[in-house]
Amino acid sequence: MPETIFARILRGEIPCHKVYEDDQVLAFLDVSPLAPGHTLLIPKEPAVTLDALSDDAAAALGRVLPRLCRAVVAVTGAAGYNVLQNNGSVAHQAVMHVHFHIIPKPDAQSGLGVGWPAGRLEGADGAALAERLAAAVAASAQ
Ligand code: DGP
Repeated sequence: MPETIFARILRGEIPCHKVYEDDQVLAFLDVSPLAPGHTLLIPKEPAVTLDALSDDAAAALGRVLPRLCRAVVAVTGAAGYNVLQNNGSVAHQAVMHVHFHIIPKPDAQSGLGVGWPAGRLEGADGAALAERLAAAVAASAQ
């Protein structure tokens, strides 16, 4: 795994505005916020993308994420929020250490803008695809 800015933050070599920490995760304010209160949640376990994370580290993130969302909404008073998690540079991941963005959405104009070029799922294709995915999920759980 490449050295990242988040590994340096975890080691305390670079300062951050810490929001939460336990033995498995750290949350801190994003240095380039899309809206005030934009918070990042990272595992202490080193992994580049979500699929590479252990079940333990994933569970630790999942436990904390809703709590952080509640705090962000309570403090910012935002009407809504987006949780974003980018994997791979093609998917806009800039820092190669797993992280979740919690981005307040104060109004339609600010916060995260989302392009959503939706297609249409056709019946037979959907059934075949779901079957293949279900088999892959079952295999990855073993
Ligand atoms: P992503 O595109 O999902 O990899 O987003 C990475 C985010 O990390 C981006 O919103 C800016 C933030 N970031 C990058 N470097 C630092 C840093 O040194 N400190 C903090 N607090 N955030 C950083």
